[in-house]
Amino acid sequence: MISRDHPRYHSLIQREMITEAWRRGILADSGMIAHGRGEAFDYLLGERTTEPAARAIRAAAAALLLAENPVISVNGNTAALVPGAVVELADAIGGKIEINLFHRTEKRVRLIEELLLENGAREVLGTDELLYIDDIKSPRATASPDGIYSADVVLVPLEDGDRTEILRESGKTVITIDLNPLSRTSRKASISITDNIVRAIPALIEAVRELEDLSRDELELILEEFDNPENIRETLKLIDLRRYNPEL
Ligand code: PTJ
Repeated sequence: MISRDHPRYHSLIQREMITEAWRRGILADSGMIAHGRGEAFDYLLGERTTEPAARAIRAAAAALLLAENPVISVNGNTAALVPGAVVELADAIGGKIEINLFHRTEKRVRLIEELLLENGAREVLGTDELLYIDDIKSPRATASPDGIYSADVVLVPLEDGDRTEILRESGKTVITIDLNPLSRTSRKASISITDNIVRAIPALIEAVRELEDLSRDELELILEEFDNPENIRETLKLIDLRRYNPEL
């Protein structure tokens, strides 16, 4: 039992969720390593949603509300940390949920599907019939016909650079959540949210609720005003400034 007073309470709870998901077979072995990398960046960012991240979240909410067929891609780490929030976000945007695994096994797909259904998902895509996006025959380039394959906006948390590139090249708006502002995914995505997924998805739900009554023109304006490379530069600047003032 971890005491709430422990200075690293949130971080320790996340570690527990990650190790528990690994024990249950939901998380890939390398999911633990990926989480550790994320933790290091979270530490540098001050373990809170920074101002640039909040702006990216607002732009992402606008893109999701404007989408015709928005899809949320779920991997092992996402399922381990925020299964309920993913379902809530899908409901808020009228979007679909699709399982997409880098280390894909049928067993993991079934376990993640069960977890999402337990958390209230009505439908989970990516479990059987899959098509290849473009001609790249990697497991990561697969997508379900009604989901990512035909989506116009895709939210891909903790993604790898290749797939982000494939999705962008096929004309989709790609939103990513990745604590590493220098990753290829962050640099290739249309909107990169440099924040921990445990904070970013609840913040996205809140932003969607805040913006849902705006007109299409107003939402488009939010998107036009957002500049992804500039947002990443601001995040990197913030990490640097925290050397002198960790309170920033
Ligand atoms: O479940 P699978 O089989 O699809 O595999 C998932 C992992 C994450 C293992 C796989 O996609 C992978 O190896 O990813 P990478 O290339 O390690 O990238 C993961 C990125 O997510 C890194 O840049 C981490 O900094 C970042 N990250 C880790 N934990 C979090 C995070 N970003 C946001 N929130 C986190 N909690």
